[in-house]
Amino acid sequence: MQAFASSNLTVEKEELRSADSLPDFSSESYKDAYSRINAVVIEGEQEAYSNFLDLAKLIPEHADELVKLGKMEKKHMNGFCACGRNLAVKPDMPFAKTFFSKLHNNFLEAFKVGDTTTCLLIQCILIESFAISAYHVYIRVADPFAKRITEGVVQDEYLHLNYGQEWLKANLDTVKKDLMRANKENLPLIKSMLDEVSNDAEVLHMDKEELMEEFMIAYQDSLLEIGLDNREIARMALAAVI
Ligand code: PL3
Ligand code: FE2
Ligand code: FE2
Repeated sequence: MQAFASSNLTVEKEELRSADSLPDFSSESYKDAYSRINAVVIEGEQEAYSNFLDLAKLIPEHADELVKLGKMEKKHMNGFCACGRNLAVKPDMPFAKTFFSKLHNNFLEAFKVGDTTTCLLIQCILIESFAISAYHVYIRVADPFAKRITEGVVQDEYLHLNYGQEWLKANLDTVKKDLMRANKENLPLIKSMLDEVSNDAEVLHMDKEELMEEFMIAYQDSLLEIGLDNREIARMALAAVI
């Protein structure tokens, strides 16, 4: 019985390892999927740069820090452009612009009316958690060049998440209602964005459930850090499924 159980375990482990194995980076199907995923990441970094510059205008007392965080995004963008070039892939930028348009419009609308809470939720909590989860999963299955670049990038993304977290924590009493409302409007967009790229991500050997799991970890951890309780966090997370 013991021997039977342990040989089952070996099979399971082998299956897991082969599911995790590296894709063929030079195949046409890989390059096709990569043209959209790479573009999404480039566009995401570019928009993050401009969002941080806008945030610097909303929170002038932290302008220097926010401009510095924004400049990191430009570097990230250049790094991911190099990843595409390295694989001889042309990023599909029109796809990526459409991919981000709803979320980006919501950011710009909030910026126009000076709604700092919504801007921080969108950029620092939702987008950065999305990036952190995607980059962690990608690092496990990336080509060696992109792996090195992404490992450097993901460290910076925690600083970006952290900035929003700290501001929201310090202002929680006055912004909680707005935070909940903004989350209800924007978390479902993240879920549909993930759905939209999940087939391409699969071609890169990035598992959708793993992506969702990593996202929920980063997102819930940050809400906890901001000072929300378990019930409030559960209520917020549910916005992704209903
Ligand atoms: C802000 O610092 C970064 C904004 C980028 C967000 C991109 C999210 C990407 C999700 C697409 C699926 C994973 C692909 C990862 C490959 C590098
Ligand atoms: Fe970034
Ligand atoms: Fe970032």
